[in-house]
Amino acid sequence: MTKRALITGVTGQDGSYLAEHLLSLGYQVWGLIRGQANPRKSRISRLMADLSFVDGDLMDQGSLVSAVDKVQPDEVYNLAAISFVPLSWQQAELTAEVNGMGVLRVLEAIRMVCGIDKSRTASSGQIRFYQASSSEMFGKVIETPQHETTIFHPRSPYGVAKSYGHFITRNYRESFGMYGVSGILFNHESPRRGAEFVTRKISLAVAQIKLGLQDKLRLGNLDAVRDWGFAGDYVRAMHLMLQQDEATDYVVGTGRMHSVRDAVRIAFGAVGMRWEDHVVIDPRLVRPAEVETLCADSSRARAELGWRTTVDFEQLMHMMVESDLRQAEQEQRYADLALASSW
Ligand code: NDP
Ligand code: GDR
Repeated sequence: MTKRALITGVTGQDGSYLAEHLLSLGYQVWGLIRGQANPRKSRISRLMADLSFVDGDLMDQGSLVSAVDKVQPDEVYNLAAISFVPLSWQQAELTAEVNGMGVLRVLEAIRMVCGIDKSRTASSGQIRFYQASSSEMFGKVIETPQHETTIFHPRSPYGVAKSYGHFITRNYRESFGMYGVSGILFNHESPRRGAEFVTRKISLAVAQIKLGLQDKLRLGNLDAVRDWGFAGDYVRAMHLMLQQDEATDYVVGTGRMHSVRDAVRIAFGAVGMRWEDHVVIDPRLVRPAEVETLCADSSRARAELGWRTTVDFEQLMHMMVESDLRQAEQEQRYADLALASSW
């Protein structure tokens, strides 16, 4: 029988790759969409004909109950969030509401639609739930690499809110026997990454600088170290987590560390330029509390899910630069044509 999946955050980077992946597996895929006219539907424009949509917002419990009731999904992937870490200091309360309480609201919607009674323990519903947890929860790391039982010390309101989402998912699993898993995913990027995140900020700037449309790229902490992978690989792990007999949490990352400096070196190098000639350090971009270094120990995901990466960091940065360069060249051609036609 055709499986039905409901994805919150379908208009985001991961939502678009996950929707594609599930469609390729034969799923009927529903995306939760908020607001009236969502501009970011552009990311999934080529999938519009194959996707179904349902209205809802993580801030609104009733809308989530209606959405889950209407879709009657086999699997719910909760990817919706305020995902840009610096914004979480500016809008800490909203971040707590969406990234923390929002998870509780989705779990409650599932519990209600499945008819799981709170006075009973060890009951189980039919709907499987995936929570997008984050390596930001580790924050100030006490051991490297980080695995499923490494202690959390979040360093941003984003990381604190995600920690609540993580533990409430585990609590509903332990309290009500719900099938809920958290994927503790490390940074993953792609040509569809939001322009505010550092890898995409770099690839977009490299393309503009290569074409002579920009000269400088302003960045914050070049020494920050992350474990960066390709988003297309990570959505396969999300799906695999919901296909296991037992629900449990998984760390997902490459196990390789690179600094922001490595990212600029590779990205500028991809178009034959030196990063030192263009990068300017802007202290205003340094965070109030930084996560200095992250590195995943994904042994459990590799052993139990058979999960593997297909793209390494250098290939990833090249892929993003090439995509942004192609796009910028095309825009420049259109601009030239428009100019020529106005003569
Ligand atoms: P994006 O920022 O690209 O997408 C976020 C999505 O959340 C958008 O679809 C947005 O919808 C939606 N959203 C925001 N607020 C609400 C709300 N109140 N109600 C409903 N939807 C809402 O994030 P990514 O795709 O990169 O990340 C997906 C998830 O994974 C996030 O939860 C993120 O925190 C987490 N994560 C991401 C990692 C990464 O490296 N990418 C690593 C670890 C975790 P709209 O278009 O309407 O704004
Ligand atoms: P992160 O990703 O905060 O790890 O969260 P981001 O790309 O924003 O930052 C990575 C590191 O780069 C440093 N940095 C800069 N970052 C940005 N955005 N802009 C800059 O100019 C800049 N200069 C240096 C940052 O200080 C940081 O150390 C991402 C998000 O996708 C989260 O939602 C997710 O949970 C985590 O990854 C895992």
